[in-house]
Order: sequence, then structure tokens, then C-alpha cells
Amino acid sequence: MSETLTIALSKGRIFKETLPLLAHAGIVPKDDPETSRKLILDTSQDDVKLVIIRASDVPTYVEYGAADIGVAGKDVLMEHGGEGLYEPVDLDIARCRLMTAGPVGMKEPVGRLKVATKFVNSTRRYYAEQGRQVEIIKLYGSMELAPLVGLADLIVDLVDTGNTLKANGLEPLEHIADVSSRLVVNKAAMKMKHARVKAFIAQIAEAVKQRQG
Ligand code: PRT
Ligand code: MG
Repeated sequence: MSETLTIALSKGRIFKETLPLLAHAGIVPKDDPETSRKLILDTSQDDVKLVIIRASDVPTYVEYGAADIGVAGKDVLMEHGGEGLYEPVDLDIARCRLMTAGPVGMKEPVGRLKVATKFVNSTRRYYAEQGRQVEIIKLYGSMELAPLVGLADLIVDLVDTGNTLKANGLEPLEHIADVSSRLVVNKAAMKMKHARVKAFIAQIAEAVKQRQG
């Protein structure tokens, strides 16, 4: 009897960068999520399915066992809290940094800082650790706009090249965390499908090592 392995992925950069790692484990999707509307993809292995979901939903699917395994950014895992998940492999893909950023040359405003972000939990934790009082304004995207229109003094966002900040007259300020994507595994699946899941983790870990040279 072969048990199905369900792997949760988001499309875009995570899907693209996970593909070669999956290929190393002999798993090739039969559809391209960028062009197909299918949310469940068959693969070259009959008993391996990919589910294509929003990046921030991956920890939830894996926590509840709707997927056995997933790939999620550390930023997403830090927001989720990581309960009910193992995080066995740093895939070293989709790397970036979680940072504070503000208008170029900005002077610290007097009074309580207003910080706009979609990373509410990570932001709260970061400032609390430093004993700094801030007002956090939850946004769902386009954080760069907030300081330009006076909604907030600063933002907390992911930075890769810094081009997005620069294009909006902002500069990176404080480094909060290095981010890369992680393999996450449902705790029950790790027990119930132990041999299968262990073998998959080992193949992915080997692919990561090879890529790193
Ligand atoms: O887009 P959607 O709302 O569906 O979800 P998402 O934004 O969570 O997904 P996606 O696919 O955009 O990102 C998935 C994961 O990729 C994130 O959770 C991160 O772990 C990782 N990642 C790596 C990034 C970046 N690099 C990145 N640069 N995610 C987003 N960005 C954005 C950033 O938010 C900013 O808008 O790119 C812009 C900055 O890039 P630079 O190069 O201009 O600095
Ligand atoms: Mg995005």
C-alpha cells in the first residue's frame, strides 16, 4: 500500500525555487500553477500531490494535516507561530531580510512611533524586546505607501535588492531577521508516515546541500 504525500506550496518565487529541489526527489508536477487554474497538481509520482495555496496559508494547511509537508518563508512562520509544525530543513531559497524602513534621512519623530506592516506579530515582538512603545498599523500590502501619505512613520517589510524601497524614497533601517524558506512537516504525518516523510526530507536536504556546493 502506498500512502499519498501532499505537499503545500505557494506559486511565484517559492514554487519556482522549490521545483529543482522536488526534481531531485524525483517529483515533477504535471501542470504549471502559473498557467493552470488547478489547485491540486498531480506529479510524476502517482502518490504525491501538490496543493497550491497562498504563502501565508501554508502553515495552517500543514498544522491541520490538510498537507503533510509544506514550504513556507521564515517570515510567514514567525507570524504563524509555528505551532504543530516541524521545521526540519532550511531550503536556503527565496532569501531576503525582514527590516524596518523609513523615508530617506527621516528624523525620529517625537512621541510614539507609528509602524505599518503586515508582519504584526514579528513587529510587536521586535519592538517589545527593545522596550520601545510603538503603534502598529496592520496592512495587507503596499506597505511602502504608508510613510508617503502620513499613515505611518516607518514600515516593517521584506527587503531583497532594496529597489522597491528606493523607488519610493525609503531606506532600510534596522535588521529584524534573515529570511529563507523552510520545509515544514505535520507532526502526525511525521509519526504515521515516518519512513516516507523521512526519506523525502533526506532527499530534499541532499538537494539543498548540492545546490550550496
Ligand atoms: O503575494 P501574496 O500576497 O500572494 O503572498 P506573499 O507576498 O506572501 O507571497 P510571495 O510569493 O510574494 O512571497 C513568498 C515568500 O517569498 C515570502 O513569504 C518571503 O519568505 C519570500 N521572499 C523573498 C519575498 C521577497 N524575497 C521579496 N522581496 N517576499 C516578498 N518580497 C517583496 C517585498 O515584500 C517587497 O515588496 O518584494 C519587495 C522587495 O523586493 P526588493 O528586491 O525590491 O527589495
Ligand atoms: Mg507578494
